[in-house]
Amino acid sequence: MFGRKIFRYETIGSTNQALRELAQEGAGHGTIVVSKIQTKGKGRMTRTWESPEGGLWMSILLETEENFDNNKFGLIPLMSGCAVATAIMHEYNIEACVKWPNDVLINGKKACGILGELLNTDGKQLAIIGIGINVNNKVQEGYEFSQVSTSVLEETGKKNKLENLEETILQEIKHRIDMLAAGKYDELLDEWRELSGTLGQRVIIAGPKEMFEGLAKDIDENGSLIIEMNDKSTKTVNVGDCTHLD
Ligand code: BT5
Repeated sequence: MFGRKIFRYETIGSTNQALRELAQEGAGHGTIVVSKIQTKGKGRMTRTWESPEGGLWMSILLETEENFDNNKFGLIPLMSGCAVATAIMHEYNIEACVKWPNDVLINGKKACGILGELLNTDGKQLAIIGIGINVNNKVQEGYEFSQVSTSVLEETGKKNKLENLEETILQEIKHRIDMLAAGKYDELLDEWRELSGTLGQRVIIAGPKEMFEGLAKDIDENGSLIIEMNDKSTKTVNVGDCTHLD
């Protein structure tokens, strides 16, 4: 059952890695790992995620239906971003938006990163949703990414209980996992469009093969970003980094 089994740690390498191991040992849908500190927090593409005490570092196991369309995997980080942005706005009464593909921004700066990973065990298709949120930790000084990142503390000046945010996120995620399972893709995509800080912006895309600039026009049915180039042609990007220029 979703959220019934929560493994809590003081310190761990990576909650995604720990949940992967639990899944390989048979942990089921909705199993959760939370740690106060991560020593080997993972970003995408072998990057590091700084995870000192004060942030919310958690991973959620999701078992997709047998007939799940794998093209829809791209919706998982997107809908998780919507869950986090909604939870942040609800808990702290501040504005938050989603940035393609996997960030949540407060005042234009990255407060949360999401790492979605797929896993196959015993013929079951599983996804791990890793969520890292800077809450009571400070990130605006001392890191190479300080200029473009922030935390709830740095935006509100207040320390907050992690438990309340955790609970709200779990409710928001559960709601969207149910929508995904029910095939309500259009609703999930529309919510992302509404909460998006990316659409309508001029952006630089750094993909695995090329880098280019354009206007972020929309997302397609699988959550890929559609970029309008200067000559009005479009490119669709499913993996890569996106920098807002406006
Ligand atoms: C992400 O990757 O944004 C995904 C981060 C996912 C972290 C969670 S924490 C719980 C779970 N367990 C894990 O091991 N991971 C997940 P990406 O888009 O590749 O961004 C990574 C980049 O963000 C790094 O290269 C840094 O530049 C920057 N960064 C690292 N730590 C940060 C932090 N705490 N806050 C803001 N930016 C950070």
